[in-house]
Amino acid sequence: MKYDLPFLARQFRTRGEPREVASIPVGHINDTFIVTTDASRYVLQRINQIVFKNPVQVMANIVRITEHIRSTVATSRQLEVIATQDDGGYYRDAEDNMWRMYNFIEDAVTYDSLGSAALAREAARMFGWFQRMLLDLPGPPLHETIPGFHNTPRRLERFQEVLKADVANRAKNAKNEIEFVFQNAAICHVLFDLVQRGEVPIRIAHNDAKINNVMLDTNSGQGVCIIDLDTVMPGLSVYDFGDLVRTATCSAAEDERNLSKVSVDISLFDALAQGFVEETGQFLTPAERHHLVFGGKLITFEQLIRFLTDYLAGDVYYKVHREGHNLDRTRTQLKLVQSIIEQEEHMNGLVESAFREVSA
Ligand code: GN1
Ligand code: MG
Repeated sequence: MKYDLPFLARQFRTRGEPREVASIPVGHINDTFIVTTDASRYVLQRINQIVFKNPVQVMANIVRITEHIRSTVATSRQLEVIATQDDGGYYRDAEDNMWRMYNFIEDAVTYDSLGSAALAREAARMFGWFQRMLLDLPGPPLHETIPGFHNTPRRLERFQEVLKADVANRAKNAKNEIEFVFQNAAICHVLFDLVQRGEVPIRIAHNDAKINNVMLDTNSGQGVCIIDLDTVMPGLSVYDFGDLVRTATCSAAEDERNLSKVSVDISLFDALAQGFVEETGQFLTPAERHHLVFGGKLITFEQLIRFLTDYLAGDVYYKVHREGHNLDRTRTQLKLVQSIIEQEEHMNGLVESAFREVSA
């Protein structure tokens, strides 16, 4: 084993002695392990410091967020940062790796895709709830853990630089995808310009509101908590809704090769809109409301650009598990953007009905 996991587990104040540490293959960024003690279970993670250049700020944000939520909702089924033996929020090992520990949320599951409208609605409600919980987070603004994370004009520029360099000589394999980015480049500037003009408010957003970042109760399907808090920072409400549209309106996987399976299911979208608006309808401004569907198109397009950029750069950011993995991911995102464009009007109508329902 690369890391002395039993030693690392002992650096945190667990209930009971750590007995077992097992790796689990989740997420594209951090390394995740489950720690079992005599009394309980925990999640141990190594923070990816290529992606998160300032992990101390990441943990400072997460401690504030989790403490605030836990002080508002009286339940043990919210994430809690487990303190280190000397009362810190993280442990830095001899090789400068950064480790953190959370409680393990029992009897709850995450899904990589959702087939049921009821679950989609509940998952979207939870991300709306999360935003509502953080409206009154006391103190200074959260740290920007990845600067310019959803700065899509910048993402587009970076794509162009990487394409020009073409270090892995892969541009020839992605001609259609590259052309699609250029044809649709205008998408990148819309929200960015609105924010610059102060027409869309910056709030606290999750910024990685993938469907598998919400935990639902295994038995009842009811929302339990939101996880993967590394990118919770100033952002737009519509980014989170957008990531839900990207990840929860299609039951195919993000890297599905059979593209005929990839499209936006309008009934899942309807459920998402209802769930999200149920929690956010009271505070979203008209400009935000009018850009919810656009957020879906933007975040999916941004993700297409990010996967394609990483493919062209030679797979340096996302973990890949097969050849062409980032290109496969690019293609599903492209298909989803097309599907959103085709159904945009209908989707906007469904958002409007969801708002009418909450104000009725
Ligand atoms: C990464 O680690 P994971 O899978 O939650 C990425 C997201 C992307 C997502 C694509 C910090 O999230 O921004 O949307 O992959 N996280 C970071 O599936 O870059
Ligand atoms: Mg993540």
